[in-house]
Parts: sequence; structure tokens; C-alpha cells
Amino acid sequence: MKRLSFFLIFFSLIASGNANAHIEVSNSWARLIPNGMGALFLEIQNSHSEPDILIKASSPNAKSVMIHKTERKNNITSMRHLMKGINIPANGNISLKPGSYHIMLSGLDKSLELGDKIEVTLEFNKNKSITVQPVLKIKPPIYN
Ligand SMILES: [Cu+2]
Repeated sequence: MKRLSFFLIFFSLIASGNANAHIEVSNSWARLIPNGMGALFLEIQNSHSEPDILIKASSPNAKSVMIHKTERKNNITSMRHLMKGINIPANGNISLKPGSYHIMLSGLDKSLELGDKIEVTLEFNKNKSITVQPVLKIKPPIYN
């Protein structure tokens, strides 16, 4: 009986671990923009049959971290703050890339230089938080 309950606990731990780890983040990199600004780009893959939401992000290297989307309307480019985060479709993926979704960093540590790594933690509605360590780069064009 003791052995059986041990296995039950063991398997329920595996099951909850799987349900909690359906989000994968890859190809993260960050752009350093003058005046202590930066933007983080990455890809999010959801292998679950239910959608999830990237609800917020935070960084020990920046004073403010916001989820943004760059939009172009009537030849004017602007950035929108996505208060409700970004939906990640079931069994799908979302790209945070220049000209689209990104994570806006402001008030970055003044000592940071190109090639340095920063740390950003992403929080999801269902999945556990994921921390990435993107390298600071500049990829032209700077504003798009
Ligand atoms: Cu932005």
C-alpha cells in the first residue's frame, strides 16, 4: 500500500509538471536604443491544446517593462501598450519581432553595453514564469 501511494504521488507530479510547461521561448535578443531604452524580441511556442496569455514581463535591469505592439496606420508608426498582454494560440506560436509585438524596456541600467546580457522574466496566465537572458544588439533598421 505504501508503495502504491508513492507511485501515485510520483505520477501526479509528472502530470502537473507537463501541464505547467507547455510554453517554450526561443531566439530571444534585445535591441539597445539610445536614452536607456531597449526592446526585447523572441518567439513563443505553445504546445498545449488551450491558449495561454503572456500577461507581463519584468527585469532587474530596467525600471519599466511593458508589452507593446508597433502599428502602422496612415503612414504613421506608433506603439500601443497591450494592457491585456498577448494571446498565444493553442498549438501555435507568436513572434515578437521588429515592427510588431515587442517587450519595451525603459530606464535600462546605464552601465549596459552592446554584447551584455540582461535578464527578463515572462509571466503567463497558465504556464509558469520563464526567464530569458537576451544579449543586447542593434539590428538595423533601428526604428520600425
Ligand atoms: Cu515599444
